[in-house]
Amino acid sequence: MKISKTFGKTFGLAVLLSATAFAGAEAHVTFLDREATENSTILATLQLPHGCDGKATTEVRVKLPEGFVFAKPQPKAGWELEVIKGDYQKTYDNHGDKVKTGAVEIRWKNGNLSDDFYDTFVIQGKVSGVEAGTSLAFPVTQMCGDTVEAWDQVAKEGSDAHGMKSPAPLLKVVAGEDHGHDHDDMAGMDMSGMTGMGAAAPAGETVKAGDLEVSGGFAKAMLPGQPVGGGFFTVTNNGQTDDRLLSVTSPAAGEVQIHEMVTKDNVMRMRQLKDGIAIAAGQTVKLEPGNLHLMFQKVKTPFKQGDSVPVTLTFEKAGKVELVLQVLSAQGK
Ligand SMILES: [Cu+2]
Repeated sequence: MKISKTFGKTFGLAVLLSATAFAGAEAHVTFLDREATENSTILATLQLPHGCDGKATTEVRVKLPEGFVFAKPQPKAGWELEVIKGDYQKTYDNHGDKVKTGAVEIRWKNGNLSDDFYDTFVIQGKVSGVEAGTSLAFPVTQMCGDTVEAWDQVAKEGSDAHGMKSPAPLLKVVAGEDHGHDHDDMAGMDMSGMTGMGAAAPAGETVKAGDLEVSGGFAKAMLPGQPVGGGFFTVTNNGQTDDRLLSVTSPAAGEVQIHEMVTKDNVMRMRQLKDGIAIAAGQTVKLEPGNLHLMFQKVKTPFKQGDSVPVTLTFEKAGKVELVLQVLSAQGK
């Protein structure tokens, strides 16, 4: 099933549950993936299992909760799309821009989804400023010509949602896993400050190896429960030949990966660079938050501010370089 790849690992479980426990009688409007990682950009995929008492669905309206921001609907063939904009209650940071308004409701209109069929409606958006453990409710109005079904019931804190006749679809916000903290940073970070990051950090030691000069090394303190750590430094190639950072090891971590962040369609993603990083002749390459970085996996003792993390960098030409990264705050300051 190719969809499962797109929607991640909770999908399998969600499908199992809906196929076994909720089949038939409890065919509510729900999200395909009912969990979302805090401070991540997601595809919220609503499933519409049926029409209104046998009638075809002609319009679907979805109200977006505070904390689900920068939303964009996916257009669907056969449906008109209306995006209603409004003010957010809070101000959100979108890659350095302060954003106060955005989509607050999405309407797919003038469609015709037979009661015999099932369909999904997708909204891309970012879960922002919502604490893990919170559920976001997206009240849905399903219209079948003149018949209106409101999926807008929200359980009060602590009460049971199962008995409700037409519950609003919920998205449960969960803590980040793999790159929890770094994703926070890259998503919420003020990009304008990023290039200055290396310079603002207390200058670590400068280590020379052949034509290379490595400086400004630091790591970020890890937050409780955060399984991975980020490391940064600057390499200058003063020579005439290109070099390459091939790999990194550290006694503080089971594995150190070289990562980069890439932005595509406004979504930032982390990617492992298996071939390392080219350090061209005459160039300076900066590993910094929101950009190239080291990712410490299987960290033995979580990095605390004031600690130091020794690393061994292996370059293609310059060979091995020993460097000590100072652990700064979790914000890298
Ligand atoms: Cu990473």
